[in-house]
Amino acid sequence: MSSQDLKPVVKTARKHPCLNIMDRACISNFPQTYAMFGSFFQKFKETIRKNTPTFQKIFGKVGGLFAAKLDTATLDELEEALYSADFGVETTTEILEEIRADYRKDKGLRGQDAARIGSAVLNRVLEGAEGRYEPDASRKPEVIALLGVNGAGKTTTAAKIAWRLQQDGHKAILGACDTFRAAANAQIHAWAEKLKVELVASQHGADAAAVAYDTVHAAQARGHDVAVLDTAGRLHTKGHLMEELKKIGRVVQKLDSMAPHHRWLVVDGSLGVNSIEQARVFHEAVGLTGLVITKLDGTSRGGALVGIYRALHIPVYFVGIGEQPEDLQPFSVQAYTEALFG
Ligand SMILES: Nc1nc2c(ncn2[C@@H]2O[C@H](COP(=O)(O)OP(=O)(O)OP(=O)(O)O)[C@@H](O)[C@H]2O)c(=O)[nH]1
Ligand SMILES: [Mg+2]
Repeated sequence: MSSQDLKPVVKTARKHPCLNIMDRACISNFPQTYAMFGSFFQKFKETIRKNTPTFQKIFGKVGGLFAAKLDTATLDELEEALYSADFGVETTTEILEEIRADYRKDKGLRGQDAARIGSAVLNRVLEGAEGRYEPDASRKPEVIALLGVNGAGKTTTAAKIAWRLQQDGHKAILGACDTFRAAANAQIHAWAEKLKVELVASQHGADAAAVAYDTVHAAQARGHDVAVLDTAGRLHTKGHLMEELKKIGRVVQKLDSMAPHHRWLVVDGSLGVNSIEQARVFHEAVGLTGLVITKLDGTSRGGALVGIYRALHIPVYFVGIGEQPEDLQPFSVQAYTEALFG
């Protein structure tokens, strides 16, 4: 595809409301690469919502570039794109080394060959990363605590999980354990009402662990299958806030010694490799059992999950691809790598 042909694509893409500054910069500076890789999370969304043939049709739009022979300039652009996707240095280096090694052997290597190599590396790195969630019927309730830094998407994810469980015929209850942020109660109340999910909440400023206790207690009394605890956003560097999380754990263990059975870190997928350190500190504090990566829609970054998985080997249960209840999907390595590399 010539740069003339790319102009309308780039013009439309730059106006997309979901794009952040990084995305816009990437589109302006590397239009060819954007066409090949930049919109991959949009494709990811389409791919997992629809099916593979639809996805291939989307990729078909940039098929010219996909089929083009690589040269030094395209390799450099590719390197830039991989770094800005935030896979982390190790994975990016591995992908580039494998592509360059093949290119040294065969100068006729095409974009599609590079994509195949990138895809193979990611599949290898993400082996075992797919968490599959099915409530354990022997636990009444099974307790899922959602943790993470401010604004990661915990409350939205709690609502989406409860909705999903109810769609699958399970009885879910939400616990409003964010008693710290003034508007938190109103937000989760609105979700509970909209989705018709039971909610246990208290006043702003109440003890979060007491709300967690009340939620699990109510769930036991009313026969709920799953209790989803939404917690306040906290910076992993604030020791006393991390202590509060441990307290939530200790208090619900008075009702069930194994609870919370799942301690999932909710990570804003567009925030990049900084989230690896966040994840490490949360993991040390509470022993994470899973990850949920949000906001994979509307970003051309989103590779952070690769770095976190590589560092901690904690499975990714769900990915968030929008703000609606149905915009939470089980994580699929295949859909992820296909969205990235075709
Ligand atoms: N586009 C998009 N937006 C999301 C997604 N998940 C959450 N959001 C939005 O991100 C913003 C923050 O989400 P919340 O669920 O309030 O995040 P939180 O972690 O509970 O925030 P605090 O309680 O303040 O720490 C909201 O505007 C959500 O609608 C997602 O997967 N995609
Ligand atoms: Mg919240």
